[in-house]
Amino acid sequence: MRVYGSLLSPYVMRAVLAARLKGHDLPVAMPEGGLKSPAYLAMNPIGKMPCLADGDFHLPESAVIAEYLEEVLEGPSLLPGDAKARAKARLLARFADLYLAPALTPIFRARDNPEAVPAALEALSNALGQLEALRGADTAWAAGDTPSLADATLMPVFFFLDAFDGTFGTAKLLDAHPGLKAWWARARASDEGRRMVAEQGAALAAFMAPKAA
Ligand SMILES: N[C@@H](CCC(=O)N[C@@H](CS)C(=O)NCC(=O)O)C(=O)O
Repeated sequence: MRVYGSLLSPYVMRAVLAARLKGHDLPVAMPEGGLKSPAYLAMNPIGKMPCLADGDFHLPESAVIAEYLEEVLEGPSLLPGDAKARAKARLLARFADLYLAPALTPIFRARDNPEAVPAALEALSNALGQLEALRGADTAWAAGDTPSLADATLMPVFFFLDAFDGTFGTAKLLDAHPGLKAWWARARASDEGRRMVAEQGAALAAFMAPKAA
C-alpha cells in the first residue's frame, strides 16, 4: 500500500497517521507528473491528494481512506468502544473536515488575499469553540482514552495553528478552549505527534522557501 500526496497536506497526513496509529508505516510520494496528470486522474478523477493505492485498488478522500485503513490493517482499533463512542470520533473528524479546516484555508492563502484573514480568524475561533463543546469533557485523546480517527484527523490540522501563530496568533485562540489546548499539548508530545510535527514542519519550510526567495 502507498499514499500519493505530500505530508504538508493535513488530508494526506491524516491517512498516514491513521496507519501509524495502528502500527503501520505507509510510503508517501507525489504522483509522477503531478495531481492533474492523466495517469493520476485515472487513479483519482478528483485530482486531489491523498489517494491510497492498495494493489490496483485506488481510493481518494482522506476520511474514506482512514476508515478503509481501520478496516484492513491489523492493530489497535481507531474506532473503539460502543456505537456512541464511534459516532463521537466520526463526528469530531467530520467537524474538522466541514468547519475547522475550511476556516484555516484563507489563512494558508493569506499572501494572495490578506483581506480575508480577519473573517477567517473569527470563523476559526468560532469553530474551535464548537469543537470544544462537541468534545465535552477532556479525555486523554480527542474522543476517548485511546487514539481514534478523530486524532488522526485533528492533529494535522492543529499543526497549522502552531505554524501560523507567529504571524496570525492562531495558537493563542486555544487559550479560550482549555480542553482542546490540553489535548493538543498531549497529542503533539506523543511519539506520533512529534514525528508528524517534524514532518509537516519540514514540508512547510520547503513549500515556503521558493516564496521567500
Ligand atoms: N476532501 C479531500 C480534500 C483533499 C484536498 O483538498 N487536498 C488538497 C491539498 S490539502 C489538494 O490536493 N489540492 C490540490 C488541488 O486541488 O489541485 C480529502 O479529505 O481528501
